[in-house]
Amino acid sequence: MTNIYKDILKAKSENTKLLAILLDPDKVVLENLSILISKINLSPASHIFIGGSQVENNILDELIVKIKQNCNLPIVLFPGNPSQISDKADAILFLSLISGRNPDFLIEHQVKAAPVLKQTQLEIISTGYILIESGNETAVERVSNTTPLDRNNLDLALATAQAGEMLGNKLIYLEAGSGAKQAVPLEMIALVAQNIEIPLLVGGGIVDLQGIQNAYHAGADLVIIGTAFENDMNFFNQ
Ligand code: 1GP
Repeated sequence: MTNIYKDILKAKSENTKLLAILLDPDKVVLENLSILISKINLSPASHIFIGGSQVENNILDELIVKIKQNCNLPIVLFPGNPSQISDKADAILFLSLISGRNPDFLIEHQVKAAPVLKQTQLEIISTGYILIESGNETAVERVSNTTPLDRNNLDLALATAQAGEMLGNKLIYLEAGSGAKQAVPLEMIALVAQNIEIPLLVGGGIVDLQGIQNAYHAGADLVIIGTAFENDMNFFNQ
């Protein structure tokens, strides 16, 4: 039994910042996996997240098993829908897209996933997932068919995060969307971080090390990097 959430809470209490590298199974080339894993092992990553808005191939189990052979980082599923569940991972972000008003992503997918998850040993980490407008339509916006929150409406972002916390979520994830033109505004990260107790995850559109530092400085406990590492495996050597 893993205790990934406990470790995230411990890191937060010690002000140790965490970093997840997000791998999209559709974009990982299995033949290149050993190089990818060696780069991850050399990076400051504390977690590997696996998932995507629309994963079409079915290499999930194989991918996770191969990563685990050569990498000790915890593997956390970050699923776009209930088909992206693998009992080979350590944990799953059990997401509810609370910025949107699409019942499928608020509760329907979760109802479908629950009996499947009950058959696994995965650690379930309920996560209030909040999509923030980022200058272009991202895959999560398109696939979820929801409207992101206005990036200038800090009060609404805060109220949404607080509602997510009051509903019992263990994490809040402020998401600009993969490949976003603009990352989540730093003022929004700061306001949310200062006014919730649970750990805050931030991702989407962060393209350099300074962007990671800025998010940490604003109050993010864990930053997710997907596209930038996907495009350049030497990203962390900057
Ligand atoms: C997407 O937050 C993650 O869900 C990462 O986004 O691909 O833009 O780094 P990027």
